[in-house]
Amino acid sequence: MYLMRQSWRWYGPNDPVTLDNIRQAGVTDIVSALHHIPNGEVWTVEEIQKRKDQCAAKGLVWSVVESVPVHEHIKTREGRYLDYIENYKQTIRNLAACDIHVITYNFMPVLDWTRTNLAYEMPDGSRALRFERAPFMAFDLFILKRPGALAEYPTEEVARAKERYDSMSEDEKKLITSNIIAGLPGSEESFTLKQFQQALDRYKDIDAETLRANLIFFLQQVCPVCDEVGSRMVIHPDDPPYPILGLPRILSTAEDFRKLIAAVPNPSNGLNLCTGSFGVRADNDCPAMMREFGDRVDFVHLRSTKRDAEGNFYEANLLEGDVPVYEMMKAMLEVEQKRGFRIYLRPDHGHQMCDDLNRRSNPGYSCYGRLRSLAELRGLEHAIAKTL
Ligand code: DNO
Repeated sequence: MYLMRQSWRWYGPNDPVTLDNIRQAGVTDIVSALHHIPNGEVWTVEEIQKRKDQCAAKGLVWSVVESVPVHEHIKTREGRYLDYIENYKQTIRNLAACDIHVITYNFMPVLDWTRTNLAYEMPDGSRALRFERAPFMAFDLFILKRPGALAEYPTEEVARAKERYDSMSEDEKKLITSNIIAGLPGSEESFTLKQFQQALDRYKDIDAETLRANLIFFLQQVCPVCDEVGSRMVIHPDDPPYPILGLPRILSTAEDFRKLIAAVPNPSNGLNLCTGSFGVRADNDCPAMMREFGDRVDFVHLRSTKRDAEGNFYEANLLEGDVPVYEMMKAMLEVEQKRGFRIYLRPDHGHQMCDDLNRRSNPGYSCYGRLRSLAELRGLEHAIAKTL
């Protein structure tokens, strides 16, 4: 029987959730990245091996990278993009030399994932991550004052955002600004407001089709290297899965991934099926995507978001959100048996709960919250596996 490979994201030696903690979570595999290496530079075998050895010393295997960041020049296809692609290829080779073959990346312009509230209080007292449109728009329209933003939003929403902005204290304005531009963990980039606007401006002539062409170009360069060394690039979907800040988005739906594999059919062109990101859209059917793209899904982030009619969402308890987690796990298990492959799966974005509330941790990456999700995933898998 092929069961999930239980994994856990570790941000490296500075992560407040330690390898000793992770070991007690009972996972076998580590998902990590060399966050100290600037975007675009080669990850050397020596640096990769060092991280591998740290994990191995605790009986854990670093087997999935999340992420090798794609430099902005590659996304906009300007400046030193060809050099950065060559560096990326070398990093793929070096990772393979250290026996790491699953590489997560995303192609979201400027920002990686985005939330407005990192400590949204749930009725049970735990804290969740949340994305709310009104404060996000308040940031865009009245703090950043992005040129052209006003025309992009419906009038009644603008009024709601203005009301929200007027009710914010100075501290709240600072907090929402830093939540959006100071870089959530793993994003590797952080900006001042001025730098942020400049970064957005670089996309003024790049629409979705141009961005897609740039992604296809990038994959056409790196996938042959992956095929050669037996690795797979797994793209993480847009989070949230729709355009924000006037930026194009190209990996928000099943159709987006279909277009990508039609253009770059190499087996190494894979998907990181993040149910929390895709699940924000009611038109994304995650279990159906698992079945359709299963051959290319080596890595799954299983979490569940809860959306409302206005487009706000928060990270729900795993079994209580909009994502059909049972069907998803079932689809995953079926794909695994068919492929004869154990998919890497990690719990994602846990709540801050119990002792997490007294400790610092990376937003979404608390210890107890993720343990709770992992325990639920394990139970679910165990039960479903008995019926197969
Ligand atoms: C957020 C993460 C993302 C993800 C990247 C992959 O918690 O899921 O930051 O790592 O988008 O490149």
